[in-house]
Amino acid sequence: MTEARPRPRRTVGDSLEEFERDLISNLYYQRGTTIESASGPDGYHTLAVTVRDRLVDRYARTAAAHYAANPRFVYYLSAEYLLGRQLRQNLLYTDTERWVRPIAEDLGVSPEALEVYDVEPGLGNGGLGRLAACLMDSMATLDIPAVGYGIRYEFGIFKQTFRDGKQVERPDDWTFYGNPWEFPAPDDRQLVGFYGTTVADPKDPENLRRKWTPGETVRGEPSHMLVPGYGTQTVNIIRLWQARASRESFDLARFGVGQYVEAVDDIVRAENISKVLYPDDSTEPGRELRLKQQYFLVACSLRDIIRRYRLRNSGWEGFADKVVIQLNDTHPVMAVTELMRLLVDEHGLGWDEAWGITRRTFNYTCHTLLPEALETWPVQLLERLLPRHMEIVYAINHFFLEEVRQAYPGDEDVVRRMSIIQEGDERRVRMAHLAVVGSTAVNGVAELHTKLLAGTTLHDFAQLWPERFHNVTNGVTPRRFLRMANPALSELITEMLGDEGWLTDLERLHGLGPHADDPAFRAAWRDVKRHNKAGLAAAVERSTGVLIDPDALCDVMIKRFHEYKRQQLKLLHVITMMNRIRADPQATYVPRTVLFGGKAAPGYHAMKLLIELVNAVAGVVNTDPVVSRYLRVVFPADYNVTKAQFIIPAADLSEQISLAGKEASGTGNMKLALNGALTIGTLDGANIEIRDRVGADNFFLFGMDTPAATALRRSGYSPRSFYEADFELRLAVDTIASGTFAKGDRDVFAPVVDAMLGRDEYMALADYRSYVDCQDTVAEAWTDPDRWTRMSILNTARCGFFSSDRTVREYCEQIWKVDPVRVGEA
Ligand code: BZD
Repeated sequence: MTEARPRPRRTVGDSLEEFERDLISNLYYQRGTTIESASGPDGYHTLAVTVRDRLVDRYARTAAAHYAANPRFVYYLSAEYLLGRQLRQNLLYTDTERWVRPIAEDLGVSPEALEVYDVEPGLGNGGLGRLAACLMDSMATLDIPAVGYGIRYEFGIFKQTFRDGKQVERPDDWTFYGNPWEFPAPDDRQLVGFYGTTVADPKDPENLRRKWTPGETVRGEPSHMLVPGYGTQTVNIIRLWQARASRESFDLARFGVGQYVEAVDDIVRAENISKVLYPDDSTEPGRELRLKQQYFLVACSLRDIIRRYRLRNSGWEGFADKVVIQLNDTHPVMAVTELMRLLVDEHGLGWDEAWGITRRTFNYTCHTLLPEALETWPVQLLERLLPRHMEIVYAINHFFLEEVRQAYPGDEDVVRRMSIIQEGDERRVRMAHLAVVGSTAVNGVAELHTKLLAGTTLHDFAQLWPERFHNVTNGVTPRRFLRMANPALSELITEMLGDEGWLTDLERLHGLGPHADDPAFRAAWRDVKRHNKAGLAAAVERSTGVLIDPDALCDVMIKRFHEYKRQQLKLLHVITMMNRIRADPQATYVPRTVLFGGKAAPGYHAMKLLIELVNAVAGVVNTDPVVSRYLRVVFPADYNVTKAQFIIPAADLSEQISLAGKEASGTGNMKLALNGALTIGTLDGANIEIRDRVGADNFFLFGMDTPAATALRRSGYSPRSFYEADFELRLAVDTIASGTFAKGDRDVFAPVVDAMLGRDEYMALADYRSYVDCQDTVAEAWTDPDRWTRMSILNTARCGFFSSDRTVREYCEQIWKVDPVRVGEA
């Protein structure tokens, strides 16, 4: 916020004594209870608000510094944020962590016992949402003036449970016990229109300015979460919008005649807009409510951005100098048309001037390559829901296609391909095209991804406007994914490097490299990994009942379930290991624990069945007295950020086995490598950049690259020929088909077998042999602990590049052109 306020006065102290005093006072005055009678939740909420108060003080100083500097701001628009738990992060960032244990012990509680009440806000699906959180963390850490905008879903990503091995979804009522980390800001509410009609403006002969009278109005109420920077005073915010009925929605007439339920119809309809996160990752069914959500986010946020701009500025000429908006995928792309509408219809600017401002303001990040994941919306739906915006899309498209025709005279084919409107039985708006046309910069999220975007998916646009295309390889925050997730390794790193400076300068990890050959350091490194694995083993045993050996190779595949990510390939390997042990029980094998984690979209039946199969395979493997000596399969339910923080530090092997050319980047791959896991992976997404940095000797590469995969597809891929040519593959597939994992019932998993032998869309069978052979070299490497540990150390040492601080710096330099604003100490 940049509101002018008197300089804030500090109300919290920064000594242990003051912290303890505030805790007791907050328990008494905020929770209305005493130490003697406080419950667990009382303790948690008290600690949370006591820590939060320290951030509020910094936030107030940040707002004052921003107001004074009137800088250029980054506004990050994202339909998703996966922030993870807040308590431990904020203890770390306020440097109060060190006081909590002694105080808690004094009071007879453990901090860990309180942390169970710290609910993770699951406001996202996967990588895209978590990336938004990492970038916000890095922006604050780098003192970049920034605000994130999102939706305050009442129900976040569903909770996954297993019943008879099947995924069962339960609602995620994350605010049930209250959320101590957010501040409501009802004064900044906004009104958003839907439906209705448009009429011409008699003063505009060109008919580019029109007036929209919405048929329904909904209120957007903001609250914000604080986003502190590490090692700095900056605290930015993420502003989350919740839909509320506008005041007139209560139907008194109906209420008066006894229609109590009908009287609140409009209220329910309005509030449904932010009711639930769409649990889809990449497969998007077109649904009206989802489009309503998207426009709701965009309309509220743009009004808020303009409100903030006007606190220190006037006129529109300077708008794009003070405001840069980053669109996180196409979900918020209606912002392009909304800003045009605001400028042209409501503020009276000419079309060309408005378009110049709009195009200078927006930038777009693309997170996919799957054509089916590129959002499109039916024209008919848009005409009904957002009639004025549809007119604006037509006008933008009209001027854009004029430009295309000028560039390619007579080539109507290119016009058809590039048009924002996709023609056909049902005409649809291509959101990615609108995004590219309306933006200054477009970026992919890893080098290969950007290359493929410019070469295939958005090829025509890259030809026309090469200067718009950029690559910004993703990154992850080392604070959450190394320091918080892996305190033991962090301590060892700090000891080796002399100080904690690496936390904000991750390339300093290179300093570990020379110690990779030091036996004492290796032993210490191994001890840390073993300690983390023992911790994970205990947690897994508690949650799944399965015992795992902390000395076994910990082989981890954690990500959303999707065919292109190829959990089915990992499973074929597991079954092959099982079959080998059964065929020759006397031989010796490298003991392995294979850990799966991830959710499938509730409507994604193929992947839900695969989840069931993973659980069934786990059941057979873990109860076979011979096989389970060497192999265990575990699948803790409900993988989320909190669980990632437990699992990643314990991993020895990171599975990054997507079909080359399909995974845009991946960020789990970076988190795992940073924590010393070795990657087994294809040349896909950021795997390539990881391998380039850690060195080919320290990375297990297998499978086809993108050109090979494309060539095989073109030549007519036949999964059956791979099945027939490879004995072990055939046996693995047949083991599934035989009913081994369904108590002899051959039907249950028949669709999995049919999918593999029928289409095998992502060519798992073609990569099977190369994968299994590569896994054999992994097992071989594991038998030499010194070699393995050396490789592990080098992975951590050489992954400093994958800090999201570097990512944000690149966005700042290439795209945002923003400068930091330092916030003074109190
Ligand atoms: O974005 C992911 C990509 O699959 C990863 O390769 C990449 O690393 C991350 C971050 O750039 N994409 C998603 O996570 N996508 C979604 O979650 C999503 C959500 C709703 C609708 C469509 C996609």
